[in-house]
Amino acid sequence: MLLDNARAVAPIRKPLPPAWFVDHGHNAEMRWEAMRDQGYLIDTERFFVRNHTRTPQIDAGTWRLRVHGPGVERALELSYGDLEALPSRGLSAVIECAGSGGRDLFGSQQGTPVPGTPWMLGGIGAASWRGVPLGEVLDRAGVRRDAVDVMGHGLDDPYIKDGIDHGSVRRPLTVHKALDDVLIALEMNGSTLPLDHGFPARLVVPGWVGIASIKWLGALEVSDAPLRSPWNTTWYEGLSVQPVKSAFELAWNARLPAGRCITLRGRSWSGHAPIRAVQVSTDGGASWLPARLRGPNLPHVWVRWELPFTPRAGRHELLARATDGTGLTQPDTVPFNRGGYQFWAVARHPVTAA
Ligand SMILES: Nc1nc2c(c(=O)[nH]1)N[C@H]1C(S)=C(S)[C@@H](COP(=O)(O)O)O[C@H]1N2
Ligand SMILES: [Mo]
Repeated sequence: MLLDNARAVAPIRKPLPPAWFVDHGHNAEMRWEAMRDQGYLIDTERFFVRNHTRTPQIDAGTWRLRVHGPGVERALELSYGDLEALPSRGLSAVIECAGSGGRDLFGSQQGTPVPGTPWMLGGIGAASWRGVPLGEVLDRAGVRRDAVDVMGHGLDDPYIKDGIDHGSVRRPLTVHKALDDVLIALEMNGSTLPLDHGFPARLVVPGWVGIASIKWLGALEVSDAPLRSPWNTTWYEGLSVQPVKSAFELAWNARLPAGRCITLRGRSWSGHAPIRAVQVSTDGGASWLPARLRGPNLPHVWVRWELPFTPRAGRHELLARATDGTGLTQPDTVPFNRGGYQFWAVARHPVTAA
């Protein structure tokens, strides 16, 4: 009997130490408590993974990126070497799954549960990326004035759900965004893109929902009319920019030492603009104090913050509420949606001091 190699391998290739990740099978969520001693960006081996199927192993020697469609003057086929030879740039950006936090908090905090992977807030990571601006490639294909959308197609297995084959993971973005700041990344944190994060090439779409950043990129379809895929009609419908959110670098239900002053730490981010201010409540939202922002605060990444806290014995709810540079502030509640996407209300983080 032949062994089906494709099925013998785990959906995610890299090790997922339980101290760093919650392993959901196809998805590995980062533990916020493991971020406490980390720097501004996240090490590649600690970066969350969200796969619709499984991480493919692609041969960069035979791999080609196809650029085609009525939105370009000429179709292109670029090899890995061709891409390496094009002008490159680096950028730091968060990638966050639209479902991060929401799959759990819509239920636990607003009483309206959603099905699907019960992500807490760990469907997020920040890294430095290097690659070819998508605009460079579109220029070479002669992007037309009437071009509308660019759809990245992934080379992972077709996504089959409830017996329906939805084809390869793919999602359009506007030509306007494509020409603005989207990267075809070949490197992550200074090294070749790892298998799980899209080797040999992935899109990085700063500020947008994670699904826009197509991994294992095989084709770019450029249209002269709006494009549709199940990933913008059935799932992640109507989503583009990620809202403003915050998280404490603490376990859910963390145990804190009672009567001793500790430093609460966390991070806040927004797809729209850098964070302007973060307020923290240690009494369930009755009173608020400004947190001290520290270190870099780059657009499309995040900012770290801290606040001293001396907990009394017992249970507490910690809240962090960020405001971004556009004035957008995290609300107390957000309207329900079936996908559990973009839960950006202030999270009520339970801790116990003893
Ligand atoms: N080809 C392909 N691209 C994909 C996905 C996928 O399953 N297949 N998942 C998307 C989703 S939902 C997210 S949140 C991000 C996760 O990126 P990461 O696994 O590098 O953290 O990749 C996106 N790109
Ligand atoms: Mo996602």
